[in-house]
Amino acid sequence: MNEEQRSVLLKSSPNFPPPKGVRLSYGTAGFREDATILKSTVYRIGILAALRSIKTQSVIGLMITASHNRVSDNGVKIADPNGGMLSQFWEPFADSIANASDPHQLVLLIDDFVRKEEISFNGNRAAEVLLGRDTRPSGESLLDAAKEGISSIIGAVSHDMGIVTTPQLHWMVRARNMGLKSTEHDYFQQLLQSYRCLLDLIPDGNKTNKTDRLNDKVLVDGANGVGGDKLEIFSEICDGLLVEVRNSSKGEGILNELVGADFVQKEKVLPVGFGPNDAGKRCASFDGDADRLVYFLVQPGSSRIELVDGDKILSLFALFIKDQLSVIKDEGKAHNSYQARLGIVQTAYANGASTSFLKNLGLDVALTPTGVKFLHEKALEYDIGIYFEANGHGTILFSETVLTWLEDKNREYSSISKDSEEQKAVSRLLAVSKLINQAVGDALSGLLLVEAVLRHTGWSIQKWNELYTDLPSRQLKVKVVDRTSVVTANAETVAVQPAGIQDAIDAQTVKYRHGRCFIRPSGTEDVIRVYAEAATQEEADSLANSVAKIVDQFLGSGSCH
Ligand code: G16
Repeated sequence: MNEEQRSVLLKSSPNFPPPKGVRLSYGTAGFREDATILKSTVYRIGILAALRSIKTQSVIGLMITASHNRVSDNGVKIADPNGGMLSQFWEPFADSIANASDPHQLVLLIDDFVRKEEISFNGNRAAEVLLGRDTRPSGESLLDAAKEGISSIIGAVSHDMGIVTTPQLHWMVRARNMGLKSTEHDYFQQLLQSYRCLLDLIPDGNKTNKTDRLNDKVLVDGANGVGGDKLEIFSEICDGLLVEVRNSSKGEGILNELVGADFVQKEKVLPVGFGPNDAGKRCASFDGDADRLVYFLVQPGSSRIELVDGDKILSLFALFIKDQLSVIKDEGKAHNSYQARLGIVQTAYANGASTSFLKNLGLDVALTPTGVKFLHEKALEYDIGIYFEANGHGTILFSETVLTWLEDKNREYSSISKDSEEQKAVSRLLAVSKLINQAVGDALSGLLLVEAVLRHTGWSIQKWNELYTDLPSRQLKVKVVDRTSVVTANAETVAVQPAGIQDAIDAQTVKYRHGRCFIRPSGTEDVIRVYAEAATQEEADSLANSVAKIVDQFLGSGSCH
């Protein structure tokens, strides 16, 4: 780093002093804290984004969001050149600069990193960062801090994409780096065309008439955030989609408060804006930045819901993809021995019944720790990798190899068996690869794929929900003095620290029929999470409560909820 660069950094960084007495950490998906203490972090991550852009010679994304957290929190996530999460190799650098105590230490850390990573400032290519934010009121001033950070790297430029969903920003970064059209309009057009293609390919017997479709509206809880707004815009250009958005950001409601995918999935109760009149209807919920999607059914006469979570979405997609592949595979055997490897990735939160269901379909199911960065990486190992967390984060990744194979098959069928079932299956898979966000889990595109698959199969949400019966489960969070004292292994299924805690958990778990339980430190909130599963809801509740007490005993006084 030359003197000029050093002095620019030394001049701008004193305007963003770090908060005193707080240790910031790059968690499950970036930094997340109370918005009032985040300016210095966002400024510094702006610097990191510019450096990452120089290093990769690509466009990088910086998203200001705290996703499912309460409205007073905010956060920052980085999108790497392929649209995925920031490379894990850069996370320690993010941690270190976020916690640098003064401008000189900050510049020293940057200098050191730049040297180690061999980041060259000599080339003419400027760094380029796309900026996005969700609807949080703190977003605008944090965006300014990000811009300051980016512009304190000489030659770096930022482009403000405005209020967007997190997956939209990731999609834009990926598209830009692939030399494709990358505006919001282009995003909507891609979804529109691929969604229509899937609808056009619905088997004749399942094509409904217009009257049926009118009764078949999906009701969507937008978490009082950006996702509902974007879905409303999309539904105006998509006449094949019947949707009613509730809890958009234009209403009175507060972001993620008693609404949204996280609330619905964890509490299993109705979000605000839904009531008894919705009993039996197909309902869905996004989270605050629209990277999570869950469906649910309103129970008649109750505030409880029947949750159709990320595991069920995954199962629906897996069945659909597997069916399409089996059609192509049969035809192709004589000419081509290639068989696309379909793989499933889940976390320990996946309901045990879903994992058994998927394994019984003969599918390869892998487990990773929580965090889309881990699931995404694993899913890339397959030709078609479907990953979902139970909380509704997920997508389907298509490898270059499988896409080339599908394109070849499409050409082959066009000449020998146009409009055959085989060609339709190929076209459906190609449409899925364009509809479903290849960069990151996306509630909007996920919803469109669910809607298309349900129409394809002719299934109601009830029928979909009956694929398997979830084992009763309970999630709790326990506030502790220091959540980092819990260290886990084996995809978070075992707590290796503090010593003895896993034995205590196991001693409780064996008392319950179909008992399964694990604990892990959250990467987005200051809590330890407890997950328990058992044969009945009472047993799952009791197991979760007894393990929460164990956490409390081992880790000091806190509160469970
Ligand atoms: C983020 C991650 C998810 C993860 C979630 C919960 O989601 O992107 O992969 O499942 O945090 O993390 P934790 O249990 O560590 O708090 P989001 O939607 O909040 O960005």
